[in-house]
Amino acid sequence: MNLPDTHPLVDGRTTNAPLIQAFRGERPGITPIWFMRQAGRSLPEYRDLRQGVGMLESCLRPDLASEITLQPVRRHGVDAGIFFSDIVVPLRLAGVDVDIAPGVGPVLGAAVRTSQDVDRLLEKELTDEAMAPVREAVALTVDQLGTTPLIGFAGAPFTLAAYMVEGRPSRDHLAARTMMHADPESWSRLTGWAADVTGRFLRGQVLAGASATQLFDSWAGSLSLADYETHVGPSSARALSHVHGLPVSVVHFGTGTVHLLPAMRSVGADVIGVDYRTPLDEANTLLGGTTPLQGNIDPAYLGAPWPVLEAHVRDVVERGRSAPAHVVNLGHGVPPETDPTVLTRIVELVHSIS
Ligand code: 1CP
Repeated sequence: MNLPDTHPLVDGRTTNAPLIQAFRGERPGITPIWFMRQAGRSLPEYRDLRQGVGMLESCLRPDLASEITLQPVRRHGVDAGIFFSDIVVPLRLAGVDVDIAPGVGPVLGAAVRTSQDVDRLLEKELTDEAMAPVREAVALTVDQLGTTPLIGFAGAPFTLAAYMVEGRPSRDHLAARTMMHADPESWSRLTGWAADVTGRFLRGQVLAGASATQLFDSWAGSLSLADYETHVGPSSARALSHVHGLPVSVVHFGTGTVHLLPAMRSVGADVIGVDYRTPLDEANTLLGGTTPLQGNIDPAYLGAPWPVLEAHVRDVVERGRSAPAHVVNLGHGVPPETDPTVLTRIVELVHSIS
């Protein structure tokens, strides 16, 4: 199946947007920029809208999800919207008992620990019908974004499994990594299931109008290269197979992944998102100089005096020139306490020095 005729990449609205050009490996007239977690907690207009509305409820109400996605685009003039949702939304839509607890993150009604737990999970699936609110929110958003592309996203199977096996956020994902070795058969069924659910979530966003995609394997950095290649990479490739053949770029991002960058590319990514720990010129060398990069302003600088932050942003842009193409972003998400006017100023700076 190809994209519908009304898709922004088919009718041409976003085809030559700076972000889309850079993801294709070209050097557009301006260096594009967006921020991971730009939609959400740092914006007062977001906090107003979310008053009394639960996190997952706000993701599943198309009017709210769309408005929250558009807020940072209007305010900062970033080169992309990122769909307001969460990596656990497809789990909820598939019928998993999961919620997002304020100040905590994803929490499951029951952790997935045994082979029988995995059997029960495999009875659930993400249907087209359940995806309706996501499609509706994406379509509403894309209509208003015009020539600005929307990035669709999903969590990679390992990061999802890290929440499902632990039952909640954890530091080193020990329970998940233990299942990987203690019961590789259950691990493989679990991550295979997660791959299809998250892959369908991503595909649904693309068909509804997203012009690019990002796979978040935020916690992959806790894995050795050998474990990544044997127990994790194949399910990430399976997730991405759901968008293969569609003309959208795939960005693959994780934190603490300097040892994994080529492996993360080889699962089917076009662009590598680099966290703040690895300078972009080093990442480019590790990747053989052939892959567009996204990143990697250290979020810790957002609270520093402007001259310090400005020098850091200029350094990031300069190092990014080594790569075939570069999309500026943070090296991880916007911290909630960030002054939003600082983000707007960074966008103006990056556009002015491109
Ligand atoms: O602006 C955007 O980026 C869009 C919105 C977005 C995205 C891309 C949200 C909204 N979540 C995500 C992805 C996501 N969710 C990731 C990958 C990105 C990353 O590494 O930051 C991860 C790991 C999650 C899981 C999650 N959801 C956490 C982390 C918990 C942990 O393990 O430390 C948390 C706190 C959430 C809740 C959440 N998701 C999004 C928001 C705005 C919030 C906060 C909810 C609230 O304020 O009520």
